Amino acid sequence: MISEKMEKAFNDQINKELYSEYLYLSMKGYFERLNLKGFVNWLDIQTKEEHAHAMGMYDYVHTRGGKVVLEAIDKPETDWASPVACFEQVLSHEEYVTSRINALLDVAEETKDRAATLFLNWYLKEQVEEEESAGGVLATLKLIGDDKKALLMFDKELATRVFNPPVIG
Ligand code: OFO
Repeated sequence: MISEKMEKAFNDQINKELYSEYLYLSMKGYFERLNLKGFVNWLDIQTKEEHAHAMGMYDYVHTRGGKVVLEAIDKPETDWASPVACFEQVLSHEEYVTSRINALLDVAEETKDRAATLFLNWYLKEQVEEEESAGGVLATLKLIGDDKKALLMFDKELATRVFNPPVIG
């Protein structure tokens, strides 16, 4: 059985993961408008991952006999000043999500919910990868600067990213 406090923390995080999906979907639209299809692919995979993250928690709450309460999802931005500005937001958003997963782990510890701790450890590891991956794209974009040729080459590289459905838990 899941405690009320833990259940609420999971419900909050489900909303945040769905917001992440929404935010990356909006960013995907930004890159569609720039006709940078590799970035579109990267963000498309990101939206799918975020959906999987939300559903992993959705299923977990039910497995533990809890109730999922879906709240409204905030409206994401639709425009960014540049690809660098966009990926600065991806990275800072992922850092924020990491801080939220840490907060969930705090609740698990506080309520002595070892099963939740075990489950959330997967998310913590995933966040290390998420930050590394977003930070990597941002670093390359900064290196590229105003070089359009290099940007198009990088776009081709991002087009090769493949979606591997996350195996959560
Ligand atoms: Fe769900 O990891 Fe990104 O936000």
